[in-house]
Amino acid sequence: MQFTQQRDLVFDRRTLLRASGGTAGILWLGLPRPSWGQLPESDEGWIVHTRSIPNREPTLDRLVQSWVTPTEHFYVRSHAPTPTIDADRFRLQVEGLVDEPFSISLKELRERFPKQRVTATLICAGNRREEHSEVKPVDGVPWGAGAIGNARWGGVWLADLLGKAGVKESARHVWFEGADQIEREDGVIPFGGSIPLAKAMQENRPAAQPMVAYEMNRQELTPDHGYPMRMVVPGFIGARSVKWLRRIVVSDRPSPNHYLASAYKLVTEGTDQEWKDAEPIQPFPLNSAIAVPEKDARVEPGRLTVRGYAVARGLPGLTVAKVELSSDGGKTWSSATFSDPARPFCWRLWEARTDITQMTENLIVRATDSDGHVQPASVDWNLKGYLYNAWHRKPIRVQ
Ligand SMILES: Nc1nc2c(c(=O)[nH]1)N[C@H]1C(S)=C(S)[C@@H](COP(=O)(O)O)O[C@H]1N2
Ligand SMILES: [Mo]
Repeated sequence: MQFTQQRDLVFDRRTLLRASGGTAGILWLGLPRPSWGQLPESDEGWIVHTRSIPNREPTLDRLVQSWVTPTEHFYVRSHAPTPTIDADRFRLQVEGLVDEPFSISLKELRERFPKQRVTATLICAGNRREEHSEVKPVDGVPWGAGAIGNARWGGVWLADLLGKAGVKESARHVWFEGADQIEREDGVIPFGGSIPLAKAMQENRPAAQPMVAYEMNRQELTPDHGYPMRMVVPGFIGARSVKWLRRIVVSDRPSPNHYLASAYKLVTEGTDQEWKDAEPIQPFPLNSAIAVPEKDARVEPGRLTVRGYAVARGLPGLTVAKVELSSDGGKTWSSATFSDPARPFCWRLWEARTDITQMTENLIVRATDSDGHVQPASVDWNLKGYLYNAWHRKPIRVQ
């Protein structure tokens, strides 16, 4: 099977400007030189982090317009250019500790297995990394709070696929591998990872199970979101929802793929031993963010309506129970209301009203889940800036 890399001649402007010391004059000869922070018209509503390797997040006001995030507003996080895949020739392999390994095309997947639907929130482990960097600089794409989205997924339960293959007694983990080609110092590798078999089988079988999805918001997946098929693992960090899924391996151990074995872990020193010993991150943490008003917005004293999102820890049975907002530095809090019911592994959009005075410097939000677990005021720093979930503080300018 041949995968051609999508070539993209548009340079990533941030990298370009950084590499050329901020001028990039020669490359923009004859064109009006773009200024910092200003994106081309087609990027309106987006923060584009990198382009040929697509990494972008919607601006927060767009993000909270609806409970289901339209695909056109959904963040994209990739580690390599989007592979171009010929779906007529593409086959997903199911192998490893199974009685009968098999491979299956998109067409067969649609025809031979019952179609399931699940609404689930995807969150990048690096969401809010930008704020984490304010504590102490960290590596990686400087995501704001927009590396999150809630979509309706359509496809096949992973458990049904594994059921067809017949999982052997000794199996404990399920590995996933994508069809992308990521250039690393040690060579070219596909993105991959694994989840515990118990999560794959969701022993108590709640409605939100891990899925091999071929639809996003009732349409075929788009190339950037994993066409022709991808994993969707409700409750786990986005990295486990492997796109361009081409191999599922049942094993007695976790995946040796870099993105499970040595990335997506909470470390502080970054020694080889520390990376090796740390546990892979799986469920996402309790989190919330203020989307509207935007950072440094000019606000008049008086009543102000504030909007945002909140998400519970990615554990079965938990939902967001409460969201509170403070406009006096955390001395007093008012409760937000929700526009949607609480659903497993889905975010909730909220709205709160608060009094703004000349003294107000920022707005602060914190969420509480149905277990009574409260979002922390601050969090420990980690080398890669993963899982930042401190109270979201948003500076505003009262005038
Ligand atoms: N094959 C492959 N799958 C992948 C990735 C990737 O780079 N390659 N990125 C992962 C990460 S880190 C996240 S957060 C989600 C993002 O999914 P999205 O781009 O559809 O929003 O995809 C995951 N699946
Ligand atoms: Mo991610």
